[in-house]
Amino acid sequence: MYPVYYESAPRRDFISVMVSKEPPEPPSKRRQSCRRVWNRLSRLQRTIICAILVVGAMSGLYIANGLMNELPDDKDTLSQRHNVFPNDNVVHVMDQRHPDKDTKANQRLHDNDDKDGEDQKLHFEQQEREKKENLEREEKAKMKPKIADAVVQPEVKGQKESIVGNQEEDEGIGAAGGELEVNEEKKTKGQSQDGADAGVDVQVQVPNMEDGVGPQNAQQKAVVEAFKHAWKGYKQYAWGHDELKPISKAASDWFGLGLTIIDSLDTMWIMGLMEEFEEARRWVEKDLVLKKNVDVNLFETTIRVLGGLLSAFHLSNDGLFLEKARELGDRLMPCFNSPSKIPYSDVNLDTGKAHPPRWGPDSTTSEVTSIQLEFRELSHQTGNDKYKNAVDEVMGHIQSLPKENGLIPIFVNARSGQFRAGATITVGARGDSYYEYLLKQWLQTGKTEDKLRDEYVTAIEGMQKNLVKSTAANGLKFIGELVRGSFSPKMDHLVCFLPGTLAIGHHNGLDASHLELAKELAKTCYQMYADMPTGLSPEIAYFNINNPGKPDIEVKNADTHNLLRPETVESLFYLYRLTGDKQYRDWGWKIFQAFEKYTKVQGGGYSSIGSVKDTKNPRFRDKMESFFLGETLKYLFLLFSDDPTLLSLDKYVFNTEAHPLPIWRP
Ligand code: DMJ
Repeated sequence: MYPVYYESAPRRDFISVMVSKEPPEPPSKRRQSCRRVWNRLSRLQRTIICAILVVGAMSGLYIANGLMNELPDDKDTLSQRHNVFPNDNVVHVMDQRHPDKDTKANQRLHDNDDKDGEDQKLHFEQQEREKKENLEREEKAKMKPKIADAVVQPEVKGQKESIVGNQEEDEGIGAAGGELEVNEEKKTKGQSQDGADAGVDVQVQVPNMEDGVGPQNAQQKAVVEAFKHAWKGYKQYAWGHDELKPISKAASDWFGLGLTIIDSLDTMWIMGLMEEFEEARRWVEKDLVLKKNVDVNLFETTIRVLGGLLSAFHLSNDGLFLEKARELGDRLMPCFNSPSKIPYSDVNLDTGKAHPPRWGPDSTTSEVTSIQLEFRELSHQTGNDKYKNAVDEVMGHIQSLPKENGLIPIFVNARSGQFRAGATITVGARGDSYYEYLLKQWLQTGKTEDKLRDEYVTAIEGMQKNLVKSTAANGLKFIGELVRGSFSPKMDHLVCFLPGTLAIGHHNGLDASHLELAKELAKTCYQMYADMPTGLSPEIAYFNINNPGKPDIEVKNADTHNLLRPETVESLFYLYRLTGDKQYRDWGWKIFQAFEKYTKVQGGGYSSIGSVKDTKNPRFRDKMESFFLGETLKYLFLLFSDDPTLLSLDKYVFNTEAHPLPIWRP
């Protein structure tokens, strides 16, 4: 132990004792003088100084604590520099989105309620952040929904509603989202590949998210599996080409426009096949070249490609599809530069040179009168009337021509504008969709163009009077043809669209006799399947109207093929949807099973067949038509749907290639 130094003080309030192992250093002169000064102070003075020191020390501690909390900790700093804690980064971002939730700076802001300079700055920053977030939210609400947003869990019925609800809430779409009259609209810039008409404003509608729902029951699942099987073959062997040759496992091209992809877009959307949809969308974006030195048929390109793009646009709200549709519309427009304004049947997509078909002088009547829905919708969406004006002029001209009981001959000349004298009158090939589009144009514009409805009604009466007959044995009603003025009991499978159209007409207020005829004809169309050994319909049937001892239906050897056509299942869908009679669904299921049994090709794809009469050898024709995916499977999927709001018939009108287009509000 070493000696202890006593701290002397005039007034000894306390004694400080220092014990040290080291020899003590003598107190410095400076310390001694401080002590002297302190000793000279009064008790009151000392108390005040002590109080000031204590308050100062406490304030210092408080400020230091605040500063420490403002500084990022090591982990934050690391993560910001090296991104090694991505999850924590997410938390950090979330904190910023809710600034008053967590951070000490914000606690201070609210605790002190002190609007000094720094706090005002923080408050201002917070307001700015909130404003930015609100803006972002609003922007997001206006933006197209991501494809993934439309993927809903299909199995659980009722879940759809809640998901739709979330979607609407998240994206700021009102509760009535999907009702056309309340749909928000936004503008996007148009740009064609060659710059033609570039920069027009096009209107994009918020889609009805009810329409991408996936399968809800076993039958729909089976149809989706069939679609996947068809898609698999197409993808593997014919990707980007028009159609699959499923037997030779190769591709075939007609126009070189990827017909199967575009015809399938809305089917995939409705079936909830969003991965496939996205893949197809990428192809449209990167590989669909419309400036192409190829002659295309105006009608086929319009109903399949233009219709497919417009419908995909409407369902997905993806402006890419509208852009492509607009460019295609422009490239098809030269067809209308004819002396009569009845369009030429073909046009070169690159040069714009339009001409009559290679095989004859005339355009087909159903072709020139079945492009209206698509061109009118293109005008509606782009705000450019030129497309609508062109097709309305065609209709106006056809309306001005003399007809027999509203029925039309199947050829019309683009130069003279006249029907070909003596041409066949039929509701089948080359006549069919003229009648379909009379009704559907009336529906498209919200039942405002009554002249179209009247012509449709006149035509149906004309059919009842001139074309509808019954078989001798079982009284099957069918629609025959007038060939050079004489009745022929021949009916194409193509005619089987008519029951569906009649049913929609009745649903929209037309006479009850239309629905009656629809039911009779649907029965006959189904019989065209059921009577055949394969359970599949031939392309053409002849009906026996004279001899009660003979079968109702006869099929000539040249007509035994089946091209996977949709018309019968199309009508079954409409009739089931509009009457609720399960029989239509049962018939559809039988037809589907026959397609599965006789047209499915191992490894992928379905093929048209050569003979519906031969169960041993139906003879694959090695062709999978794009309309099998675009129409047949879509109508089957819709037929097996229990949900009448799925592509509601009060909101949509289907073009003749089964592409749903919105009904406009007058
Ligand atoms: C499709 O291209 C359309 O349905 C058209 O109206 C008729 N032909 C085929 C289907 O059979």
